[in-house]
Amino acid sequence: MATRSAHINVMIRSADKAARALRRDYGEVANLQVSRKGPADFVSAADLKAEQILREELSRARPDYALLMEESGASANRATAERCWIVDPLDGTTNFLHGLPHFAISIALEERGELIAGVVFDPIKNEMYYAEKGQGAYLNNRRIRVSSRDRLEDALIATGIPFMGHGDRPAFMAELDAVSGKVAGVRRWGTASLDLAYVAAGRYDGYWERDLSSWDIAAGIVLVREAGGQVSEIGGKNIRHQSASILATNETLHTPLNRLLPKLAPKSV
Ligand code: LIP
Repeated sequence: MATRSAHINVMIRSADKAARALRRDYGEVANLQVSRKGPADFVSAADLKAEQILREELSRARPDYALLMEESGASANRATAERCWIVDPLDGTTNFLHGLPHFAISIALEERGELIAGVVFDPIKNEMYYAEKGQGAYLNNRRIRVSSRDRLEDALIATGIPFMGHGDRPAFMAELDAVSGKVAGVRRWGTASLDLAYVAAGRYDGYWERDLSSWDIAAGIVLVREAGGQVSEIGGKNIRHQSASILATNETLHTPLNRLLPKLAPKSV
């Protein structure tokens, strides 16, 4: 079993506490008071409650760290603090609201612009993924590694599909067309942080998606790197959690997958 650092312990404790609230709310999802955030993009009372718990827990443990959270945005000290928690209290909100048991809490720690730790917790399957720079990646205290499949035809690849008001559908269809005929399967489960955790655990061999936010991918980037995988933007540029696209794979499939994905002209704004 891994020796967990103080940072990882804080992150796991906070995720555990927020998960208790999410599990309770998931059990009565039909009664949740929800408000619309945008087309097909709901924010639930459970989401806000989980974010509040995470804010309290993380701030109590490390009062001088900044916070960047999906629902409330950046704290006032974001520009000046050396470290920042990057948090999605409920990744996979649409799954949650539809009663699909596939969602997660995602917490990353950024230090002077570098991602140094990540925790992704699936409270329904009770799967706690965590990783810290230089210390490897773990699932429920057992070391995880990316898969060793090195042929596209054997590979199971995850992605995200643009939905109403989000993303570029024609571009996505071109990508899906390029990839799906060359691999063993493509999956879309709707929780980016878990897609990345599954690459880290060797369940998926690769994952690509566009138009995500920092809180969706920050923790998962650390997991994949520490599990021995490769992460970049689509096209190969170095990834940052602010990047608009992500391609994460095991050690060998990064270049072949990157070559398959069509080179898209940058979108005009
Ligand atoms: C969602 C992701 C999902 C992605 C959506 C969205 P949310 O996060 O995890 O996989 O395709 O664009 O960002 O909104 O549930 O936290």
